Amino acid sequence: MSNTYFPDIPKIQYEGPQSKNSLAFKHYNPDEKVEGRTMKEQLRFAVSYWHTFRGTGSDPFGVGTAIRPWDDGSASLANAQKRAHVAFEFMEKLGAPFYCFHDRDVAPEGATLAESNQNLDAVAKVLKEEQERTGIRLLWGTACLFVHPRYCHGAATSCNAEVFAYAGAQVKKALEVTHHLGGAGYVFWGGREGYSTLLNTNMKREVDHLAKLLHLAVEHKKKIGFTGPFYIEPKPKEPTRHQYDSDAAACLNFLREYGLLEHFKLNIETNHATLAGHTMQHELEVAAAAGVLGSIDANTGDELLGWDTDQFPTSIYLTTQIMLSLMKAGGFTTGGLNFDAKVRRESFEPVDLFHAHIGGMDAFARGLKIAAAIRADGRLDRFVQERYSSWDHGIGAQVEQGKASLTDLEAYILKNGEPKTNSSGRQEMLENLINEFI
Ligand code: XLS
Ligand code: NI
Ligand code: NI
Repeated sequence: MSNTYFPDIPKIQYEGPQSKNSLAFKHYNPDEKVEGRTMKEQLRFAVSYWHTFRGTGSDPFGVGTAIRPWDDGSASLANAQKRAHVAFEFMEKLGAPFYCFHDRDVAPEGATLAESNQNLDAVAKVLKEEQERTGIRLLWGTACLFVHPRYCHGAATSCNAEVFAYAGAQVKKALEVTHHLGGAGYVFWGGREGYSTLLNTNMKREVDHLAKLLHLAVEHKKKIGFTGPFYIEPKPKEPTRHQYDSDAAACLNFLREYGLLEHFKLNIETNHATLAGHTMQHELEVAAAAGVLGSIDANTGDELLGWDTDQFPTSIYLTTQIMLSLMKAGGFTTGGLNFDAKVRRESFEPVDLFHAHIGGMDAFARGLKIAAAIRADGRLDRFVQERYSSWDHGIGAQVEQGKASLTDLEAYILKNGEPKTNSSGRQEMLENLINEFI
């Protein structure tokens, strides 16, 4: 194990709930089995390169605060390659099996596309070596189509066709590098694909172009033999006033409308769900119902702030809800729990990065164990099943099977009269039941 950049930090071990060691897991025990699979396999944790290794702690009111002794602050290739070693030492010590990146997180943008591509290849070489050394894998890659000023009007949805062309070129390369690194998937988050005002916007044309770029990406994926799924990551606003991929339902409609559904799953992010006015569990259920629950960006927002604060998840209630929905949907296949989360500006030391991830991993380990206990107990499932039992036979079954017309329904009610008495929804009882396990 490499021990150059975090010399004071040992490999993080599972010490159990009684431990008082802030650099140990209290609940995440990678090899412990839950419902027949290890926690490592169930949770598939990933570290996000952009926050953890590129985050500076800057905000609109102040410059970065983060102390990162290994980073010379330059945009040089050497600095980027060194950072890749830092990242892998961090992930190795943490015991995270996966990571995720944008092309421009890992390698600096050059003066031309050709130079940027060369930089990316040079860093990808180090990433590949480090993957082989540690066994850590790429959960997904993506292209950063929102930082550079050329993307001020969006990328695929830009009014400027030249910018669309640039975005396409960038996606091509990011896809190829993801494929080269054995990435399990590839993400499209909307970046600046949206609008600030409709006064200057041809919405129909922009959304058509977004679909066009995704179709081109599907075509290229086939060409290079990349078999991992594509994910769309819904978000309703920020940076634009209205993002086209606003929530899971909007994404599903878009994918269906443009014939893309078979090629895509969704990457659901907690804080994006809340910005959309939904709960995370709602978004997961919408995705799961359509069979496209692919991956999760695990973070959380702040109850009092209306933007994407990208905080590390610590609420056991939240992680329990997420795990209940995820396990009901059969768990992850290619996806995982990516901590799209950053330490607070006031938490500027390297060790804070460890505390943040350890806390998030422990919170999800508890959520997993609690959800498994609720499932084993069976009362919650049985209640829901019972609640819909009128659909299992008689008129309910006839409707579900498409065997009843409105005339049949009329005849049924004329014969049988008022529906049988409704039974209570028992919300409070069920809330108490969940708390029994937390
Ligand atoms: C921004 C998004 C972004 C994606 C990757 O809000 O969460 O970080 O996950 O492009
Ligand atoms: Ni995200
Ligand atoms: Ni986000």
